[in-house]
Amino acid sequence: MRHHRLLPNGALLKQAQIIKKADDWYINLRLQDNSGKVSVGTSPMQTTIVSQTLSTTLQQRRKRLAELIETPVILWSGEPISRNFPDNTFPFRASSHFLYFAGLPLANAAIKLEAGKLELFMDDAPPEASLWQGEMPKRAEIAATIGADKAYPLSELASKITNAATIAVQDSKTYQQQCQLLQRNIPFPQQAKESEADLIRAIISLRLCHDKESLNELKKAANVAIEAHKAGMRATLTAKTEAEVRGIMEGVIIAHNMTTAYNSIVTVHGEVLHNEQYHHVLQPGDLLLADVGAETPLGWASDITRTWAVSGKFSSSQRDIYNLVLAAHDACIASMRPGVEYRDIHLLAAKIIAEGLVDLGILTGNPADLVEMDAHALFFPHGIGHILGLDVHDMEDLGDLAGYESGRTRSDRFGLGYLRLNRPLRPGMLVTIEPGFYQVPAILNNPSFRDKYREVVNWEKLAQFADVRGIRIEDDVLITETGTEILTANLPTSIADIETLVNSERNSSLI
Ligand SMILES: [Mn+2]
Repeated sequence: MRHHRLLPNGALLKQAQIIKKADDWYINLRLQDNSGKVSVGTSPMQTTIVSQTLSTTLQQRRKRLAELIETPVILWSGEPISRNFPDNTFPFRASSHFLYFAGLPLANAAIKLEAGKLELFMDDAPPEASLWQGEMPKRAEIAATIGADKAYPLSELASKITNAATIAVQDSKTYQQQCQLLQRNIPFPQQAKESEADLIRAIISLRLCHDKESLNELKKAANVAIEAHKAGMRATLTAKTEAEVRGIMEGVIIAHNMTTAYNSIVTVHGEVLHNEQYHHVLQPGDLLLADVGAETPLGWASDITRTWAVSGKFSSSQRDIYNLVLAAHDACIASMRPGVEYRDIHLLAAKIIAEGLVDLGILTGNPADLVEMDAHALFFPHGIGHILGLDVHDMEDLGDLAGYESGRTRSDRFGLGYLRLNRPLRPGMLVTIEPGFYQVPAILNNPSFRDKYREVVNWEKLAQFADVRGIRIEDDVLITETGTEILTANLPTSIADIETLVNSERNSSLI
């Protein structure tokens, strides 16, 4: 039976029910041992999923929303999507706009926000569901946890929905419900008008700068991702494939009751920017690039990339390029503080990479001119990073509305077109800084690029760096009142520290 789990001691977990007594959460367990004897017990939940301040924080968030918009707002959570039969669903992820105000990853739920008040709409699970899922928390219990002012069954939503603004959810079934209940087509965010455009602007302004509660969650996500990367480094000397390292890294995330915040990249072909294949055998001369982040049970994300040598020791060509990418990474973070334009941080990375490539003899010319002609983008074709929050690439369901300051649009320049964030930095913003160097065949073999940059690339020199296919170093950087706090600072970036981590298992087995 897939609905009963076997515990490590051989006992069968018959039922697990999450309950709340005063401010503490417990799990009620019904266990059956090998002889068939059933025992019942209560244990504190090992991971505190819901903080004691959640309902206060949610109240503050909706009060701030009410200061920005008067129209009532309805936000839907979305619903699980089935695979081959109704109960076999893809992992459910609630809409992030819903999560921001409702706090909990509820499925098939909606909230109405008006004048600082929250009304919850969801149905209690039918009695027969307890056979498969155990007792589920009731609507009233959930309403109390999130500090809802009122709670109704979903059927009440239709009568309370007039003139409400909303944001389209990602799953098409719920989107159809939204349109049906509101009796109009919900526009795509970029085409939203009037109250819906106001709602989008209001939500962006709130979600762009994190409060204490979200920072707590984001730090938990960062810390677990740090542990995952350390475990991946330690496992590499004995792992045979990318998949083995990925398994170790994601295992750490799963063991912390978290999920991955996006599809992990764990590859010896870092030049494939969003590589999602894991079958390659690790070869001693390879660099392994791992872009792996965690998501907390309440939906907050982290996003880290490190690159290390499979053998535990970087070659001299790998060191040269790695240290160049690291210099760009460090200089960018050192320049960040409120008021600084993120685009300028991107251009700073471009300039440092261009300068470094001139020093290494790969590019020729004046670095500023090389950046002006986008020659750096031959090797650093993406943007320096993005905003991070409830999603990696936070709020990109709104297109560029969150990433780009009002009135700004994407550049059509090769070296700027993939910039996902173009705003002045503000306290409370969390952004990634992720410079890289890649030898992407689709770029370097492109006849028009080869022609355009014929004079500035020394192809023979570049051939000496053939063992550097892709390097990226990515950290999560919070903008504070005076500068920055790197949430992922406990994961080293220097070659010496990374080599020590990769070799740590070998060294410990020698003792
Ligand atoms: Mn990223």
